[in-house]
Amino acid sequence: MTRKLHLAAAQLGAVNLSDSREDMVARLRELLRQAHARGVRFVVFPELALTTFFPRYWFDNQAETDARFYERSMPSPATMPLFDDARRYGIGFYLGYAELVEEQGQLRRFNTAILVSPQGEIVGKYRKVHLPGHAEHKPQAAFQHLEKKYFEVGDLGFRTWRMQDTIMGMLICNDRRWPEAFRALTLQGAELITLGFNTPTENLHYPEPPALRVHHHLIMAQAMAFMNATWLVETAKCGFEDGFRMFGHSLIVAPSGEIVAKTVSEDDELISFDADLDLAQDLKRTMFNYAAHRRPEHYRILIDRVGAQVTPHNA
Ligand code: CDT
Repeated sequence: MTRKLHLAAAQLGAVNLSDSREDMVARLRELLRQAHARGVRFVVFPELALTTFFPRYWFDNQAETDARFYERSMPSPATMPLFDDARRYGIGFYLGYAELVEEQGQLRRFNTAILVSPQGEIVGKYRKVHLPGHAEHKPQAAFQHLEKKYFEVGDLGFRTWRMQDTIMGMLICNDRRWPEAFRALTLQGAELITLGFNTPTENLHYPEPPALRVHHHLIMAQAMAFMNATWLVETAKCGFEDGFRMFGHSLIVAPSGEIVAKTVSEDDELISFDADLDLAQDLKRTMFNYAAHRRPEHYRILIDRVGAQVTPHNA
């Protein structure tokens, strides 16, 4: 009997500074309602799904920023209705948000995602490892990308969880550009990798055609799914957030590297696919049989070296 899981990416359009937590939960609940009507059993929401992409702004007052954009508890009174709906529908989900925790008297901030079971329980948590952008104010730039100011590097590593008869792993946005993250998850058996993203249409660092940025997004998703023989769902928050554009192109990719569903708008939009979780078996038995073909004795440099160094071996 084939193992099937009906998957969805629940894309969000723009979230402006004036939008409240309650506004956002209402939009997420509407997408969940649509998912239920289609028979979906697992939904991936975006990165930082409860707020605007606030790292684009420099804020001086961290206490105000904490109160406005971060979650101190999950679920909270504001987010509980989403958990209640998921439980009523029997749908599992991935949700990205800004997390604020107090540990040993220290306030810590992470860009976080959770896996919530169809029973409404938090099964897994991931804190974003690859934080792009900068920590210092760039007043000349058209916008900021201050993830290094607002978040610490995640301290939970790359992990997988069994949920809904599927081995699932979580990543967040910029992680999708790092092959090491995918391999760490599929070495733990991941069959489904879930990821939310917020990607500006404009490159902050140098001029780049927006179409090329989307091209990179698509080829990375297809290559990572195929080279790791895994299902992959990547969900955008997109559109013009207070005038700052981010691209959509949320997608579901099969282990064959084929895009099986993709959004067409930059608004709230649900796409879904009834995934055969055993589709990767042939690839895992042959081409990407890690135990048979990986050569970790030659991969030492991947751990020992962070930045590239020019070390040619010619005499
Ligand atoms: N959210 C996030 O990680 N966005 C980055 C933008 C990179 S440009 C500083 C991304 O990789 O899509």
